[in-house]
Amino acid sequence: MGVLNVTPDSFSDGGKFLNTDKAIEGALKMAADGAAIIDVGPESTRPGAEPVSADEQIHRAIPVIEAIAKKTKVCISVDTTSPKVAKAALDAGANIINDITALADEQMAKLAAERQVPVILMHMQGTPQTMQFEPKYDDVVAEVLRFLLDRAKRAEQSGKLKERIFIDPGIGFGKTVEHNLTLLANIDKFVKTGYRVLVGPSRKRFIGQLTGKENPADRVFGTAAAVAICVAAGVSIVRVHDVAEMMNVVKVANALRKEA
Ligand code: HH2
Repeated sequence: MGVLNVTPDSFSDGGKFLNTDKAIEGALKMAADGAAIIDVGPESTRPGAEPVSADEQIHRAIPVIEAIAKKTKVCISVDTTSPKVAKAALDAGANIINDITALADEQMAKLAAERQVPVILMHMQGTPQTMQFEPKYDDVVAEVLRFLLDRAKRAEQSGKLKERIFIDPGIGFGKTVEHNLTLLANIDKFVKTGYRVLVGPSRKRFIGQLTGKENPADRVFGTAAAVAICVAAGVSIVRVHDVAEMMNVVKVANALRKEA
């Protein structure tokens, strides 16, 4: 999954794809580089980011989604917590809902059930405004798993097929470096649930803290290590900014997984 943030303020690619033509060009390049899904995000969720109105998200995302859908066959996910934005995105050609609040909004749960599209359910402690103040868990793996299984069961009860549900531990969302590392080191436990797993470690702050790389663009090799571990453990989707580079990592890690 290639990340396409149509925002002015995302932590890594903020401003890069705000212009519609640039965004379409970026999406086409990621598809040509091998991405199976383009994740269009009209609202930054970096720590401290301010919420963006549904109308502004629609204004940013819809022309881009329409153009990608017209020009390629790549799957499109919309990274939003707003049911209004998700509905507009599905009508414009998106086919996956990526909800970092795991269908917290009843209307979003209803929309996902009605449209029967795949949904990504992500774990977050707190909100983007508060999540990095003092994240605390007694047992981070057990607590994140319990939350995701609860949300996944609820989605199934509202009529969603298990194969259309993806669970995501939410790397960097209300987690310290140690929490992120513990989750990544135990990612096989998420795979063993039988739900398909998505992980988004790309260029995130924990990689900067481990490597000393301040600039997110310099965190590509660090990202590669996390991606390799995830693929080797059976993760279905890795959400990344550097599609061409990570395709190589995925191919080799996948080949090794098959031999193991
Ligand atoms: N991470 C980000 C945004 N959306 N969605 C899922 N399912 N999983 C993630 O790990 C995830 C996500 C944050 O990264 P990015 O989109 O690059 O930055 P920003 O939130 O600043 O736009």
